[in-house]
Amino acid sequence: MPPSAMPEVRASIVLRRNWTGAYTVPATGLYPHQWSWDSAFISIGLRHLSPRRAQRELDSLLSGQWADGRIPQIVYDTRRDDDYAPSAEFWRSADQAGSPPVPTTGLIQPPIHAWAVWLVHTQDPQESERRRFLERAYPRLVAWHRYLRTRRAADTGLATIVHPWESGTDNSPLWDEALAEVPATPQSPLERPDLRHAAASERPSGREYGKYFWLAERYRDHACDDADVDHPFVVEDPTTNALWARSEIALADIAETLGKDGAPHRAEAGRITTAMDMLWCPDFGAYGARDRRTGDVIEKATVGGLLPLLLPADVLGESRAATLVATLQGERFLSIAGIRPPVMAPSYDATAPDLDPGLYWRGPAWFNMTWLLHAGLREHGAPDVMQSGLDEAVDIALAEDFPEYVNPWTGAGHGTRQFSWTAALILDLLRQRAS
Ligand code: 9WN
Repeated sequence: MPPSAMPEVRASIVLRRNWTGAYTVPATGLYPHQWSWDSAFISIGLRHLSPRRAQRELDSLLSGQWADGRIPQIVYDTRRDDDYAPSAEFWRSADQAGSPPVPTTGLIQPPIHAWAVWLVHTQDPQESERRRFLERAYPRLVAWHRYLRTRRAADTGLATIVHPWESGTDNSPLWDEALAEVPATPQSPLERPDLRHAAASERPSGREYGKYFWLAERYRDHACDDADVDHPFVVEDPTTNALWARSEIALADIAETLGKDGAPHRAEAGRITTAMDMLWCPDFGAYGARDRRTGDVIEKATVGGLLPLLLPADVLGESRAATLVATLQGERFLSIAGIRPPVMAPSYDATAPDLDPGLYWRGPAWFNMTWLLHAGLREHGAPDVMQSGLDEAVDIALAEDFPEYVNPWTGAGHGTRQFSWTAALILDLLRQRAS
């Protein structure tokens, strides 16, 4: 298909190609299973093509929910078990108490699901009502948030991640210190089928992968039990907590639509947002992360640290929101002194000496983060801050065949192509522009 073909048609072809009949794989080669937050982003675009297919996407993910409420990072397609590592065979989820009938990982990903369910519902409320979509999803989403609160949030009230994969921003510099003492010597062989589909220079290193496997093994071999006090990686992540708070607001909207009380969910959103104050870094005006084991705040500016912008002013506070908008517009993200400003916000502080604009979550721009920032700016009445960049982002996505991520300065595509959430969220941005 020539690049000039209708953008929406091209995005929908990617989504059709990656659709399995029940859900959409992030990419047919590199990521051949169902991923948790990918499916949520994908459903946000799919709702414009078929609200029913978007519902199916989310229903399918929720069928992988564990008895304790966790929604797993990956629901496996065992026919493709040799094509991604760690595999279903590695996790052996059937051996764990409370696991679902389908094979999954024991880890999680950021909780954007309730918000996605709400956006899919609002696209066609009648179709949603006819199929009792909210009735089915609500108790599962409540159980998911209860898992975060009771198993992950404990005393500080902020949800922790127990593995970098859980953040969705796998090799972000935020995790470097907390990973320093984690051994890079897993027992299982370190397989890298990912390198068949993406250049090694664009993926986490062998040493990082060694640590990822070691941590995953440790979590698996401790029964995926979050009460393991000696687990060596326990971190409060800004992306996870901002999306949890935003999803509590969506859960309130869902509850009220079902004739239930939304107030407890709104109160929970406020509580999480207040707890996030512990992560605030006044030196650069954004949220960092916190190592729960040492209590140290990890003071690095990343795109995830701007995501509390998704919370309304009456929850976040107007001055905090204004500071985040200024940080986004400033030298660390959108107006780097002396060089052409980036088209999309880099995933990591552009003034940091170790920024790498082509390496995964250590600098490149991602379309899901761009979409989230845009939603945050709209929430605070500042949609123009990124408008010209957004137009260019759409052009880049089309020119580069829906890349996984891009160099924010040159627009060069990286990672895999025909990446589902890039196609889905470009589709959503095009519809927003048209409305
Ligand atoms: C591990 C699927 C996933 C995304 C993550 C992204 C990448 C996996 C990997 O791909 O992570 O989950 O193998 O690198 O970092 O955000 O959900 O698209």
